[in-house]
Amino acid sequence: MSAAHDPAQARVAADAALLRAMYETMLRSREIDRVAGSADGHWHAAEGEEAVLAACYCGLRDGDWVAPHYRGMLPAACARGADLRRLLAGLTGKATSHSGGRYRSDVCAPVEHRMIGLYSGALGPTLEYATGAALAARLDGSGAVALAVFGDGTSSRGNAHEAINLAAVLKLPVVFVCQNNGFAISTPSASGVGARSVADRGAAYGIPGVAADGNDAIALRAVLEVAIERARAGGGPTLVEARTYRVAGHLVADPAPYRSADEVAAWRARDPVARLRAHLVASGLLDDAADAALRARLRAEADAAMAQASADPDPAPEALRAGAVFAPSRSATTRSPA
Ligand SMILES: Cc1ncc(C[n+]2csc(CCOP(=O)(O)OP(=O)(O)O)c2C)c(N)n1
Repeated sequence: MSAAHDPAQARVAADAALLRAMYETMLRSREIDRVAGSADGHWHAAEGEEAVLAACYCGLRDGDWVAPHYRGMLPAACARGADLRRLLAGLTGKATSHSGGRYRSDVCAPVEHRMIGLYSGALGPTLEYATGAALAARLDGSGAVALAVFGDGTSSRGNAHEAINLAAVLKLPVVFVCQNNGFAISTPSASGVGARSVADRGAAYGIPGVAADGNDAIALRAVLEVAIERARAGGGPTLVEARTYRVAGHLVADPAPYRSADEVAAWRARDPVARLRAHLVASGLLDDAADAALRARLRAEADAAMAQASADPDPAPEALRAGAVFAPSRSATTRSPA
């Protein structure tokens, strides 16, 4: 539906502050991919998927919870107010990172920014964490919503189904967003998702399942706003499938020989950053000089954050002692001395 016919889309298209925040998040994600990708061959770039990050992580309330997909975790954290230098220090394994250098920052989200990570590295639990956060919000009466973002491969995990089903049964305030980039490593989405589409599964859970253009930040944000409002008002969860494309390899070290150059080129031509930029320019919210200044600022910010994160101190050996890794158990804290 065009913006002219869809009130939610028209609202998003006219929200200058939201549009600017989304554009900045998209450009910052590209800078993060540049600096992190050149430092770490294991980096999972979000190139081409930036509209999903912008639409999911901008415009939320401070009290809301997000359980992001690992691909896009750092831009998500920045959108929630985290400091890029500390996040990159998690990639370089430094003491200044949120985990004190103990774990990778693209799976270990800073909980102080109301983010929940993929801490064990196992795909799937984040949906359960989001359902749990939504249940807590219901019990606390906080009015918060939770947003779970996950890949198409992850959407077929058993715990993903369980989390969505429980949220549907309890009508919890959670939005499930599948960041469908067409692949799970080298397996095409069509070979891994048994249903006609991820969105089609919504009917089986008894909740709305909505497919959206994942390269159109405005259209996708409009779909999410409807889903978020529905969740906040007590209407229960929505399953949104954001259809996009993984322009990069699965990780930097993956040359992705399992797909054609023509396919990648066709999706590059649908660049989500260029698309939002065109809207901003047409709306009088951006011109070439302001765009160049913004890009230069974000490039300098990423370079400085990476340089600082590389120069930061390594963790001391004590950082790996049990007491520094695990919270004390309840019985250990309450047991009286023998
Ligand atoms: C439970 C579990 N199984 C397998 C893996 C290994 N693995 C890491 S990334 C990945 C692909 C995930 O695909 P998708 O969810 O579509 O996300 P994408 O990488 O495409 O963004 C797999 C299978 C894992 N981390 N956890």
